[in-house]
Amino acid sequence: PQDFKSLSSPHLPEQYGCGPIQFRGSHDGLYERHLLFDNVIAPEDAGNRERYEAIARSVRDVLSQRWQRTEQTYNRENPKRVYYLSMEFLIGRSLSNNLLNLRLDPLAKRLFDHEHIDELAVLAEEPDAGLGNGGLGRLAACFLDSMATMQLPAMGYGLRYEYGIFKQTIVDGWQREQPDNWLRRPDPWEVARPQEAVEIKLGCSFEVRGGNLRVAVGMPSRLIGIPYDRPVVGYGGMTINTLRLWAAATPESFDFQTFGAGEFVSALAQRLTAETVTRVLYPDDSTSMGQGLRFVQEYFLVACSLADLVRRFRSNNSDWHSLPGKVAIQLNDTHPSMAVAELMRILLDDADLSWDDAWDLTRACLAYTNHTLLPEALEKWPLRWFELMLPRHLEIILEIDRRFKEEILNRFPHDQGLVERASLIEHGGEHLVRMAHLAIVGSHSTNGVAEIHSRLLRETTVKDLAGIFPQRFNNKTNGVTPRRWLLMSNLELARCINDAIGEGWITDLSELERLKPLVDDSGFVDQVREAKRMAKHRFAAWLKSSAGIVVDPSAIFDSQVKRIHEYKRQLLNALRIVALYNRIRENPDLDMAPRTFFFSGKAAPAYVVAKLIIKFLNNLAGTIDADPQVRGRLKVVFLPDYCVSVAERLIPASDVSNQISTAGYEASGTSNMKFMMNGALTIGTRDGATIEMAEAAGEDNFFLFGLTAEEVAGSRGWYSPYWHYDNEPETRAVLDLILSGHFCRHEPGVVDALRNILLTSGDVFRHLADLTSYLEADQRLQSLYADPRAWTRKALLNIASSGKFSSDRTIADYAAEIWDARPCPVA
Ligand code: NBG
Repeated sequence: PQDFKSLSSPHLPEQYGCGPIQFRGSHDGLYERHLLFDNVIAPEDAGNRERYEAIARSVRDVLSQRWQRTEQTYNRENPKRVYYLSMEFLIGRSLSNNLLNLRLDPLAKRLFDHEHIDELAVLAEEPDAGLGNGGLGRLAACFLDSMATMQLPAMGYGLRYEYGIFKQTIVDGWQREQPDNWLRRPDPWEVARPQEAVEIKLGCSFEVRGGNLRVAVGMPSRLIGIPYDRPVVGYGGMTINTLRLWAAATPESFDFQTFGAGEFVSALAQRLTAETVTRVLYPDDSTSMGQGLRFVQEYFLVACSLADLVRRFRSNNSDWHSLPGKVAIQLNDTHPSMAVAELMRILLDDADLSWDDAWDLTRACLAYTNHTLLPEALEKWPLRWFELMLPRHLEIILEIDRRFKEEILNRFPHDQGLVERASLIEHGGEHLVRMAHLAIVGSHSTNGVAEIHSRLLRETTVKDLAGIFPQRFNNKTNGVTPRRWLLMSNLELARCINDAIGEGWITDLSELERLKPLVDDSGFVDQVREAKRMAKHRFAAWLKSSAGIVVDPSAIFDSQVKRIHEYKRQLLNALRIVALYNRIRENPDLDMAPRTFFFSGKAAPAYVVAKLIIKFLNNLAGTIDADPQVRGRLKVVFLPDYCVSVAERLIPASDVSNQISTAGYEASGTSNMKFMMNGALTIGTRDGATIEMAEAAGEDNFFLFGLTAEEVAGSRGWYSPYWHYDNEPETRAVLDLILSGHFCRHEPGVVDALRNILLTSGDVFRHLADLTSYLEADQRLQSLYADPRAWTRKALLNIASSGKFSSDRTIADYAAEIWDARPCPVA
């Protein structure tokens, strides 16, 4: 945490004018100049899109010298650098965030007022950069923010997908997918650097037909990786790091000579299939689809990034043995785990090192983060694909495997079973390379993302490897950046906090502890309640104007927003809502506070059950709206197209956060933390980081319910949905109503499918086992809500206890315990 007190507005022009070009603030007329020189338009004639571009370009002008100086400083100081390799960066919009982190927001405010600019409309012109599926990609984006704020010499490496996560629309209750052509218009943040392009060699050429990868044996192929850089602004604008995204091109379409001169148009005509490598993000967060194109994408990311970082290392260092002193590479899940083989290849073939030296250096540089226990998400690639496309890498992988198995037999003589289970290669059927094993064996650290997840990882998912390398395994509980998720999204609450304890929390979230003595200060509690009220009104107004949906801000806002997945149990939430619906219908005089339930999230396009869940939620919403007895007391809203900016609006406005995954399935969760920071109370299971959140705030301040992970694991012998149906009248009434077709009048197929999910003992997600305790927790929650001050007191205790869940804390732990990296401040 740094001291930003000295950084008041008068110093900003100096700070950002730290290069040859001086700024004196808004008098420079950057905005007008961009409108005129980029678009040849007068300010009064500009549309919102032009305004957005001109403002964004002005902000980029202001940060450019600082950005360039950051890289200069790293070159001069030659510190150990951190490289974060990830197939996903769920960035969201950048303008507000950059303004805020540069502390230029007062200046921007003046511009908006002076030019009569509709701030919200202009900000909405920026596409929501959706280069990720969910938690894993958003975590990567939060980490970049924290690393820049903490002045760590770090860089993110990813792919510049032309199409991000699909746009979701809802038609007759069903999800439809539309392509997300987010780069249709020029992106003002990115800087193409064709002069730093790298060349990647593959064992054979390939083409993509109908989604399938077809390889042409015996025809070597080359790809070009062109870097596009985006600024990552640390809070206070001292450090501006880089997110480098790679775009693929073919050598035929990429002429190194002419690109710089801007004469590449003629070459464009013959663009070949290589562009498809980075054309689109795979929209699946929990199953490895086994797609050849994905395999090539992963290798492309690894090969471009390692070539780039090795080149940078070589320009400052002559001795290969100093590599681990200068480079830490974090693999975000197994997606980039080919880095093990690629780095070995570079050290053996390019650097001419011995196997033992290359192996020591590789492991010392690499570290791996696991993000899921779901077996279907663990990547295994056909050995055959390596053989065709990456024959040298296959050779290296097999040699790693041979030596590894030898080592196992030395340490655990005669344990042939262990050798087979731990091996990098899976036999039986088609031979597969186990990418998680490759990552664990070829790195010095494997971490999970919450205590329970790291423990289950060791005890179940990769038990054998944890037995062989116990000292490699560790935990790094996730966090989220409080800049975007509190300061930027929730001005009302942020202002309250600032007034009470100053601004230190923005870069040291543990400062929020200082709010604890204020929980008994009724004046302050009232202010916090008022902040929530304002956030709800702001959200309701936005929802009405953008989607025409009317919600009553005096109702309890009860939210569940995340990918749609059986293990996350949106269906369990629906069962709860049906139970409440039944209660009102049975007893119209029932005293129950009005409630609005918000759902939002995307289903993988091939995940049939998840799409069915969306359909049911929409039908539930429609049926309740049409029921005069219940309308006005309960309401269900399914917000289409969940994305970062929808989260930024909904989370501050929520009173209740649902974190109800089947215990043992959610690795960590990160929306849980965002809700907590924003003063929502959590109703949830003992899963992922929710366990640690409840520990921090005290279980009294949480509504925990349901089976524990141990109970779920042991429930195979006894779980019977019919037991719950027969013995729990409310459960039975809920199921009877759903299965009667009440919510799906003309859609019997939906009802049948729900029956098959909920009423089979094979329901591994144990929906019915947790319904009764969910409803009990809900009852406690409703009682508390009847006492507004007591409610807000608990919300405040949650806010005050959320310090641990800042990604600054997470990054400090990675830096100290995995990377051995230190800040490198920019003068
Ligand atoms: C997700 C987990 C979440 C976790 C995020 C970030 C994948 C593969 N995993 O629980 O499901 O919070 O990763 O670590 O997307």
